[in-house]
Formats: sequence, C-alpha cells, structure tokens
Amino acid sequence: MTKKDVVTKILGRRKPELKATGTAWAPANIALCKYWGKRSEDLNLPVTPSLSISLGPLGARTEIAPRTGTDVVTINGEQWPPDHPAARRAIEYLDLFRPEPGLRFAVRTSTNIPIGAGLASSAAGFAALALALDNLFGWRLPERDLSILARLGSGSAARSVFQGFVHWHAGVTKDGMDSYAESIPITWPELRLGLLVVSDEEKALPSRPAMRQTRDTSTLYGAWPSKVKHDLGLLMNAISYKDFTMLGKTAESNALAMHATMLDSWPPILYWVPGTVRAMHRIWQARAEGLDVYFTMDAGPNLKLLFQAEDTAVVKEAFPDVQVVDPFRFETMRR
Ligand code: 2P0
Repeated sequence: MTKKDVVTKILGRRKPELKATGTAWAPANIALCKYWGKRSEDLNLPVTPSLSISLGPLGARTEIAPRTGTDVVTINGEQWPPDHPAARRAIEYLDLFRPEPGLRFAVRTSTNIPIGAGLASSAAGFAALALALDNLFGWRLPERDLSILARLGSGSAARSVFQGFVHWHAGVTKDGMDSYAESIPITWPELRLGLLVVSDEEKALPSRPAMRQTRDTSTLYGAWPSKVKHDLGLLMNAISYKDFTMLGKTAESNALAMHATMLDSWPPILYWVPGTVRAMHRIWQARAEGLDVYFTMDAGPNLKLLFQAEDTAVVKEAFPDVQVVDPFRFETMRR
C-alpha cells in the first residue's frame, strides 16, 4: 500500500474541476498526548492515538495555483530552491495529486507561527496544503478524508485540519483508512497556552529519525502504548469535566514519558538544553507556591505552558518572555 494507492482510494472517480486558485488556512497544534512512533513510515501511521489542542490564530495560510514548467514553493515570501529538503517534501506530496504529469503548481504559504518556538510548522503546512488542494480541485471531501490526506504529508498534520481539541485515531488497518483525526466538540475558553522559547537553534535530530530510533532501540518504548491509553482516558475526562489540574498533570506526565523513551534509546536522544531544565524547575517551584501551571514539550528544547486565563498576569510575571495563546479565539477556517 503506497501513498498513491490511498489517494486513489479517497478520490475514487471524482473528476477534478480545476479552479484558478485554491486557498485554505490551518492552525498549528500542540499534543497533550503525544504521537511518538510509527507503525508505517510511508503512510505516517502512528503506533498510538494522540490528542491535541490547536493554536487558534497561529498557523498557515496556503494558496495554490496550477502552472506549467516547474513547481514553485514560496514560504513567507521566500522562494525555496527545489532541492531544499522541505520544498522536496512538498513537491513529492504534490506528485500524489497531479491529474496529468505535466501539471505543476505554484504554492504560496504564509505562517504566523513564531519562528524557533519549536512548533512543528509541517503540521499546519501540510494540513493547509491538503485543504487548499481540496479547494482547488473542488473535491469537497469529508473532513475524515482530508485528515487522512494531510497525514500523508506529515503525521501531526492529520490533527491540524481541525480547531480546538482533536483526537487522532491510530487505526489498525494496513491502508490507514481508519487512522484519521476528529474534532472533540468541547470548547474551553478559559484555557491558555504559553510558548516559552529557551533556544531557537535548529534541532540536530528531526523527529522522523528520532521516532525510528526510539521504536527500534528503547525497551521503555514497550510501555508507551499503555501509558498513552491511560493518559488519553484521563485527558478525555479532564476535557469533559473541565478539570484543569487533571489536564495539566496528564499532559506534563505524558510529555516527560515520551522524553523518557528517547533517553532510553541508543544512541540516547536528549532534546533538552540547560535552559529547558531551569524552566522546568521554575514551573515546579511556581506550582509548589500554589500556581496551577503545567508544561508540555515536543521534539525540541522549548516548553509550552498550560494555565487558566485568570492566572495570565501571574504567569507573565513569573515568565516574562512567555507568548500567551488563547486557543479558542480563532477565525473560522476558510476553505
Ligand atoms: C506530536 N511530534 O504529537 C509529536 C510530539 C513531536 C513530538 O508529531 O514524520 O512532524 O511528519 O509524521 O508529525 C512531530 O512529528 O512527524 C510530532 P512525521 P511529525 O505532536
């Protein structure tokens, strides 16, 4: 089963009605229960389910237009050379959707995701690209199929097709038609995220090989699926009952467990820098002093804080560099 087979399955006999341009917007997302490890590398099928919260107004807007000649990929006004790894990834993705081999695309993406904050721009980028293609070709695919198409670009993009809380089902089938994300229709307007950048240096090891290394060498990784099952249950309850402490504790513990599996890999993987550990201690100290603040982290050194709107001023005082995001203040997604 290849990506192309999956695309053929989804598009079926749909006749493309090519428009002059397709546009779309997709938010970035932060996992509260992480995706770490694949059961299929080619189709980006995860070993476990995951759960995220979108970053509301932060994400990617993409415009795509057909052209002849070559594909042109422009990000934030800068045209990427076709051999740039990220441009190559986008062009390989576009290869899946050409109705005839000579049809090329001009893709223009602008993001408002803070550079260096360790927010996977591939998630918002590939979700916006999948949605923009749907718009360009007039497919009007159901959200479930759009999530699957976005996943073929990047796993976490499956979740960026939606705003708010999102649950990505791992699925069990070989073709991954049961591995899609869906929205959890609960809003939590008091919830706040804080982006805390401790280092904006490019990471040495991208998450793709890091996931592979963890799966292949970590004994602790054997316990990861049961940890995810446990945490997903707690997070679902926390969201249903708006139990912030349960949400924060579970997200923090889940992120630390993911990093524990990386540390248990060989060669060991450690994304933390001294500033990461200092920030962790500051958060634990603030909590010991009564502030309800938690953190989560991805495959990088930066932290993402979780707190409630009423504590915004105190959090800003304790962490002056924090960038506060209101995840439920988003514009309606335009297709
Ligand atoms: C997540 N991360 O759940 C986890 C937590 C990083 C740490 O999804 O290979 O860029 O494109 O499927 O989606 C980053 O991995 O990887 C990621 P691919 P992706 O957010």
